[in-house]
Amino acid sequence: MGFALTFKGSTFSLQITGSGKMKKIFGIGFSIFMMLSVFLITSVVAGPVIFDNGLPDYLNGYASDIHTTSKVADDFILLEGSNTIADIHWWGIYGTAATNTPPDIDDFTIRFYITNPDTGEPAADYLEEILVGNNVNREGTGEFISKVHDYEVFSYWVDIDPLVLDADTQYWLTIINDTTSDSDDYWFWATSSYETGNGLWRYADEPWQGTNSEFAFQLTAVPEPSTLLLLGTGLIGLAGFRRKLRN
Ligand SMILES: [Ca+2]
Ligand SMILES: [Ca+2]
Ligand SMILES: [Ca+2]
Repeated sequence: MGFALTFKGSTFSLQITGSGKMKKIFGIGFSIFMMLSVFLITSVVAGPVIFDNGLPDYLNGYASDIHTTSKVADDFILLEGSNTIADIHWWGIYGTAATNTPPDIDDFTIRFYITNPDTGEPAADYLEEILVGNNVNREGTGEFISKVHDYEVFSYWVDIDPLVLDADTQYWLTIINDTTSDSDDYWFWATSSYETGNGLWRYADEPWQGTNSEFAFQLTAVPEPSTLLLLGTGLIGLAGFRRKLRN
């Protein structure tokens, strides 16, 4: 088995010499490489994570639902140059002690708050509100929190109009679902894999309470077009190469 790089017209081509079996093995390897390349592009399209508050720990969640009149807030700080949010990812479960029958429809509201310097808690009024409703990507993770029932943990993500925030500044994120129409379940924001944290929970307009937990969410940036173009060009080249391999 060998490789020969030739230059013909305006294009380079790579020719493989050797037995059919070797070519087949190389072809399979190449297909895997192509699949990985496509995956890489998908990752770039989603945008790089600019704040990572951890993945779910599959242990707990706090109700953040109009139906329970309660909400969860967690904080984040963005770095200079990575302070534009284009995409929000989070995790949660549905249930009560009696049931676990997730509704088909979600009605999420996402809000951003600055910090009240006097209390260190979210300011009274939000800075930005995003009425996501049911326009959210939702996917079962196949992983469960086992307390009373096996509550499946769902993953959610939504693209937003790019939101530019000040770098090196603390903000608070609230994610609230409204499952009022589903009488037997509430929505809970899943706790993250960080052991302790400063996530807050409040009932109605009562004072915020510390939870000693962090909540599972990630903020991602706008994809970088130059990186995309580079990868895209590479793929076109590879596609051409693959055609040559078949001939
Ligand atoms: Ca936090
Ligand atoms: Ca239900
Ligand atoms: Ca409900």
